[in-house]
Parts: sequence; C-alpha cells; structure tokens
Amino acid sequence: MSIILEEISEALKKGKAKTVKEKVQQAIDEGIPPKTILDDAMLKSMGEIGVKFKANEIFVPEVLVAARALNAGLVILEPLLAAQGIEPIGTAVIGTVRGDLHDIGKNLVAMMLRGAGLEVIDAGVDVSTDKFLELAEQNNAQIICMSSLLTTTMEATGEIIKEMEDRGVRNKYKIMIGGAPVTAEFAKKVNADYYTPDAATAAEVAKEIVSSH
Ligand code: B1M
Repeated sequence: MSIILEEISEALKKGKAKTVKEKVQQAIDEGIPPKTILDDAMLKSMGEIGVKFKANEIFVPEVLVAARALNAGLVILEPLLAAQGIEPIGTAVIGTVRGDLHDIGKNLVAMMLRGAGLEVIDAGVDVSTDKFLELAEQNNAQIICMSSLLTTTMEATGEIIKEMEDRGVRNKYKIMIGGAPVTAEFAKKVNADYYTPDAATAAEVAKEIVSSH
C-alpha cells in the first residue's frame, strides 16, 4: 500500500478526522483513484475497527471517533465516487422503533454499515411502520434495520413486522433487529430475518445480505 493510503488508514483508526480529510484530498491530488482510497484505506481500516470492537479490544468511544473520521473522508470522496458511477453495495434503512429514543447503538450500527460500503438511510428514533416503509420504498432498500433498547419497545419491533405482513410488503425486505434486550430467540418469534448482537456483526451480515440479493 502506498504511504499516503497507510497514513489515511492509521489516522482513521486513531479517529483523526482532520488528518483523514487532508490526506484523502492529498491522495486525490496525487492521482490515486477515489475507489482505491475508499476500499484500500478507509473501508479496510473501518473493518479492522469492527473486528477489534467485536473482540472487546476497543470500545464505543473509539468506534465513534473512527466513524467520525471515516465520515470526514467520505465527504470528499462521495461526490467523486458518484461522478464515476460507483454505487454503494446496497441500501439499508435503519431506525430505533416507535416509543424508543435511544440512538447511540443505532448510530453505531449505521456507521458500521456505511463502513461496510452500504448506503444507509437513517430514519432516526421513534420510527413508525409508515416511516420505515416509506423510506425503504423511496430508496429501494434491501434491508430494514430496527433497533430497540427497552423491553417494552422491543415488542414494537414485532408489531411493526406484523403490520408489514398485513400490508403484504414484509417479504420485499430483509429485516434485521438488534439492541440490548433483543435475542436470536426473540427475532425468530417475531419473524425477523436476522438478529445481530453488535454493530460489527450487523455490518458483516448486511454485506452478506446484499451480496446474495
Ligand atoms: Co435509557 N434505559 N431510558 N436512556 N439507557 C436503558 C436501556 C436501561 C437498560 C437502563 C437501566 O434501567 N438499567 C433501561 C431499560 C430497561 C428495560 O427496558 N428493561 C432504560 C430506561 C428504563 C430508560 C427510560 C424509560 C428511563 C426513564 O425515563 N424512566 C427512558 C426511555 C426513553 C425512551 O426511549 N422512550 C430512557 C432514556 C435514556 C436517555 C435519553 C437518558 C439515554 C439515551 C440517549 C441516547 O440514546 N441518545 C439513555 C441511555 C444512555 C441508556 C443506557 C445507560 C445506555 C444505552 C446505550 O446507549 N448503550 C442504558 C443502560 C445500559 O445499556 N447500560 C439505558 C450503548 C450502546 C452502544 O449500546 O444501544 O445496546 P446499545 O447498542 C449495541 C447493541 O445493542 C447493538 O449494537 C450496539 C453495539 O455494537 N445494537 C444493534 C443496537 N441496535 C442494534 C440494531 C441492530 C443490530 C445490533 O440491527 C438492526
């Protein structure tokens, strides 16, 4: 890997957003293709962050600063990638379900999905069935991701899936659910397609879903 790509990678892993932004610009000025910068420096190092996070070698704050650094570089790369017709690998809509205002975990999942190369439409918190479906439809999403942190709102996840079934649109999307009280058993009970315990696993599974879609 060229020195500049290594520098971007290191700065991203250390969460140095300003350095990432400057070095990404420098790499572009040196003629390195935006896709190479994205894949070989940024997504690769974000993937490494995910692996360490999963192994409890680093924690939420480190992931958040790395994700912020990733976003700083993406601001420069995205218009160039779009101009070259380089598409994200897939699209996911993510939100915290209705009645629930917790968004730290949901934001982490969104960042990891972006880090895996997906376009992520963030519906925010307290998200209704209508909102999930409207955004999924508008953006041709393949995946709907629902987060819930309360034992009460976890039930809303099941209700939203049931409402999707009643409207005949359930099978248009793969549904992934997660959040502290959610389990694989619960996901099965409410007919979600996937349960993932953390943001890094969510990104891995999302990547698999869109590549087999
Ligand atoms: Co609240 N809260 N809170 N809270 N809060 C909990 C969840 C609670 C366990 C605290 C406790 O009592 N010990 C408890 C829930 C109890 C229960 O239901 N059994 C609780 C409660 C009761 C409440 C209120 C009802 C309190 C009140 O007002 N009486 C209230 C509810 C408001 C509402 O939502 N309607 C409330 C409010 C709040 C704050 C606003 C103060 C704040 C939220 C701020 C914010 O999010 N912007 C807050 C916080 C911060 C917490 C705790 C302390 C931390 C949650 C968090 O962000 N964790 C929490 C206690 C705790 O967990 N220690 C608590 C860090 C985050 C990275 O983890 O979100 O689990 P988490 O995400 C993980 C995984 O779960 C997973 O990936 C992430 C990591 O990789 N994941 C997914 C998450 N979503 C996923 C989706 C996926 C896949 C994986 O696929 C789609």
